[in-house]
Amino acid sequence: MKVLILGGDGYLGWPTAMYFSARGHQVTVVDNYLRRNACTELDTGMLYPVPTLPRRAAIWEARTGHKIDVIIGDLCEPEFMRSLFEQPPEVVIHYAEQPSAPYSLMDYRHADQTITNNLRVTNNLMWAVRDLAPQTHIIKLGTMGEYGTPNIDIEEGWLDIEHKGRKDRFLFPRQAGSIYHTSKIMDTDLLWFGVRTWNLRVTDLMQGPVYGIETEESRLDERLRTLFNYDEIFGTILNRFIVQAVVGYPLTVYGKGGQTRGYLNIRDTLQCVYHSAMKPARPGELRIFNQVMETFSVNELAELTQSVGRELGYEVVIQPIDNPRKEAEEHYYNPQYQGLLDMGVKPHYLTPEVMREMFSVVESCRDNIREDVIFRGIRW
Ligand code: USQ
Repeated sequence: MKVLILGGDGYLGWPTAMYFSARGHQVTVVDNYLRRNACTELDTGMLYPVPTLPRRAAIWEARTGHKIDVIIGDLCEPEFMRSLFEQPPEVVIHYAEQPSAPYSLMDYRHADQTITNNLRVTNNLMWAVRDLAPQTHIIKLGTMGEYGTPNIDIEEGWLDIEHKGRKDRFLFPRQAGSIYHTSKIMDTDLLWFGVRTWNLRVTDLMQGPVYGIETEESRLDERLRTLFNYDEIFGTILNRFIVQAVVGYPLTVYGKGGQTRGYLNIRDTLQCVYHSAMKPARPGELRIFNQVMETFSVNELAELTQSVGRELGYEVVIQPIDNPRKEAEEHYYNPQYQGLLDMGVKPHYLTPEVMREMFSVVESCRDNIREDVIFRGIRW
């Protein structure tokens, strides 16, 4: 298949590119280095240096003989987006978004950047596919955070409602907890409009926070590892906790720690996207999957990190701090997530062994870890 990956330099984009390439698909990645540049601008630090995209593609080709094409450019430009569809791909995977909730709430400029980037890219993509490649299947990475933490079970995308004796099916209610998550709701609305109006074929993967470093492909060469953040802005919780445990920084549990989310291993992100690509949505279908493999509260993740860390000889202290975010700290949470399992995804659960592997990579880069970027206190 011809596969176009938008946002191919990111935490998930690059591993996805290698995953499809390793399986014989013709992959093109596109990126404008928004994430890398933001990391430089905000001085977030990274666990290890990551070569540029062309360099990584060259290393990949030297190691495997598979070619990944790289295009650097800004997808907010409609003409640039359209140029990618002159020879339409079978599938386009859309990761090209500013992905951080704290970044989106730093101040009005970062909120503006988040909204502008995320919505323009999604809108440009929708129009390019509508005009030039109506058969192309769009896989968009959504987020479980679009649903928030409602006091009812979270269905996979849709909710049947009976009102005054009549019934209809609607998108499950959305109520996000950040500007970033709100931009994802707006993406969904844009593409849902495109599906209803022009019969586009779209899969929306409502993903929870991802953890992990290595994938099968990155093991070939350290320089192929995905970019890994542990700072407060771009690091996700479990990745952060493991880094904190290794340097003896007390685990930053925000508030009461009862915040519960659905999590998944980065290897499962790749499987989920792959299975979705192999079995595309139909024309006129917005297919939604909840992309999580198991749920944990913040306290449970902290305790797991502490127990595996102690076993490995680290002194791991858990120290709840005032929650810098506005979110429920004790709440009901019961998302449904059967769809991707039914498609054949085989979960990698968060076992002590998986955590030990992460500890070992982090330990090998210990000298690069900067404690000053772990918590600076971005509040909303
Ligand atoms: N948290 C802590 N301590 C920390 C960091 C986070 O207690 O040091 C808490 C947060 O308050 C939150 C939970 O852990 O309740 C998850 O936070 P996170 O930073 O790991 O994830 P989040 O901000 O929700 O965003 C991440 C990704 C985003 C993706 C989202 C999926 O950055 O791109 O969309 O996970 S979801 O959370 O399901 O919306």
